[in-house]
Amino acid sequence: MSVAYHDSAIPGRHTLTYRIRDAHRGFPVRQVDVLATPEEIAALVRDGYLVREGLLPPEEIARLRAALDETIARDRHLETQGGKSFGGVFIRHLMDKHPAFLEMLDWAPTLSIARALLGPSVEVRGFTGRVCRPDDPNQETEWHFHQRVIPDPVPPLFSRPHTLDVLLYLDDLTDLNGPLCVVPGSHRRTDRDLPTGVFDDQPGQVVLRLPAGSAVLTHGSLWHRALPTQPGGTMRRLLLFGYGPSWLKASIYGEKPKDGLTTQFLRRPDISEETRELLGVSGYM
Ligand SMILES: O=C(O)CCC(=O)C(=O)O
Ligand SMILES: [Fe+2]
Repeated sequence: MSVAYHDSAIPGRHTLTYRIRDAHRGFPVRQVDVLATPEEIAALVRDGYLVREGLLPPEEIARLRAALDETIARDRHLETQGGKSFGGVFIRHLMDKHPAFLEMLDWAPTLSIARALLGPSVEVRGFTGRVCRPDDPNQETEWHFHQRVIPDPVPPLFSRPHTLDVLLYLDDLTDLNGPLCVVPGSHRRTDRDLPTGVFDDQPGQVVLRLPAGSAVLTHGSLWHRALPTQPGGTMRRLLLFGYGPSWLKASIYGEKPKDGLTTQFLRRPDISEETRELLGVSGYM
């Protein structure tokens, strides 16, 4: 079983063929059917984000909402101490905790775009849920970006981490529910500080209001913030996962369950090399 998506939300596709310059493995060839147009990939590189409106059909929204609610109800490691800067409830390592999320390990609408940007060998970096309720205080985030590792000055051979994050919304993003704000092109600001505790509007910001089932794909260095849920709004649930090259370390957040679903999956005798790569145990020297 895999998580269905609306083809009509995807304006076009193209195919990429990568030949890896690895003589020891016989110059392997990897083909990727990219669920985006070349123009969309170029826009993502330029702007640092891509919106897929209405990607999930209603039955999948309902299934993933139920899976998230159920997993939160039995989780013992919920994070609720983010204050105003990172309000709401966060739950980490969802792929280890519910099979519906493990199904998304090779989800083509986002994985194929990651492979168009980063190359064929990618790993899924973390799988988090975030839930906000309209009547709770502090249901917003400050302006932030995820890859905060760039030194000043930048050394000549510094390798900046390019990652792709996916924000998959299971509820509507309306003014009352808290839209997502992004600053186009801000992922290229490797020479600028973004202090903590910033909530003001930013020059050039784009405010994204979207129906449930939409995804926003963001470069890991894109400046973004979630506006607060307000009284009169609804519950606001999203799934947050990402991709990095398979040789980059995975996300640091949360406590990985000891014998979770991904660990059990890796023990299966029929596991493919590609799946091992997606789970971070292959695809590097
Ligand atoms: O809730 C959102 O829309 C964004 C959340 C976010 O940026 C984060 O948790 O890193
Ligand atoms: Fe974020």
